[in-house]
Amino acid sequence: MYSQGLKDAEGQLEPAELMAEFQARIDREEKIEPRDWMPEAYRKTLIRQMSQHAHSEIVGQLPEGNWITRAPSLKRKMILLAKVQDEAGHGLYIYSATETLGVTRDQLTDELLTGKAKYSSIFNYPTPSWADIGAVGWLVDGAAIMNQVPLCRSSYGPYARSMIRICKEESFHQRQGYEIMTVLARGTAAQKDMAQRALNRFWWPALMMFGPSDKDSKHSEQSMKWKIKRFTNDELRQKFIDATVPQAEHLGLTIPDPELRWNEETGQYDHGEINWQEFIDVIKGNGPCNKERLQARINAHEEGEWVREAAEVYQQKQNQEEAA
Ligand code: BYC
Repeated sequence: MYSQGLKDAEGQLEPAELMAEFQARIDREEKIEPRDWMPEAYRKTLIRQMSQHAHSEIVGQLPEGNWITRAPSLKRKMILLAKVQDEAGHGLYIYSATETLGVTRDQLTDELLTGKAKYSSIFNYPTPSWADIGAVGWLVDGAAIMNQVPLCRSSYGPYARSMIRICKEESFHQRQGYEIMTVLARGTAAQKDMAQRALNRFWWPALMMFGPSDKDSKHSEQSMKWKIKRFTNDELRQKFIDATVPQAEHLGLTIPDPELRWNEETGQYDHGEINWQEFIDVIKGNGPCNKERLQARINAHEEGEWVREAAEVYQQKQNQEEAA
């Protein structure tokens, strides 16, 4: 009877019939909804992945926020402001979707601010020039789309639905980044050089966004079975490389990988080895901007205390009025 080997919150094995029916629903491509029975490990995996995703959207505002006051024109500033606001919205949708799994927003925020929860490694890199804003839009949002379009078909309904709008917005973000790169790459020699240097900075970190290689990815196998993930980390990374190399060629920029070459047999690009030690260092908190990013979120949380208090008082007043 209890043969599936997955444990619930109390450490009890989950009943085999329920597990089998759950897997059958997944295999029939039914969406799992918040009130449906689900294995505790499925719930935990979703909370982990979705909260990491939401935190990434929120922390992801920081590298680009750095350029809002220094955008080179009013038009660029308006576009960048809109993009950064979109990222805040994405964070909020995904936090709300995560709350349907029985955790509170306060718990999730606490995990981010105490360093217990991860967020995407990519946001621990600096954006020293305007071209980095182009590179972030083109590569970081480009990688995000590659990862997130399959998540629109994720088995958990609220996550899948939140991804639909997010992907539409990410698509605009990717285009605005590519357009910045296009203008710079077709500009003066100094502008083209600035674009190339930003590409050099962001290429390898963008590849790391897809997570460890499949052989080291501890969650992929189960997440694929549960159709939370539809492709493995390496599959998505390869799709991203294959889509992005021609875009770099179109810009006349060089991908900083001397081993990158088209492989006729596989119909894909072969690429050089990723520096996994760098990836591990960054996710352990030792990337170039980890401390600064976390401190910025802690400050924002503390400075926002009065807003949360005011919202609560307002809610209480409304409740009193309604009751009266
Ligand atoms: N950075 O077993 P694995 C955006 C962790 S925001 C940090 O393969 P999984 C945007 C992983 O959590 C983009 N940590 O895990 C916003 C796990 O550690 P734990 C964010 C990483 O979950 C603003 C361990 O490594 N997108 O688009 O099966 C501006 C082993 O990994 C990373 C998402 O979050 C990383 N790069 O696969 C612009 C998408 N990679 O939790 C853009 C949703 C891995 O056991 N998430 N780790 O301690 C996913 O698709 C999956 O969670 C991942 C990893 C592919 C990222």
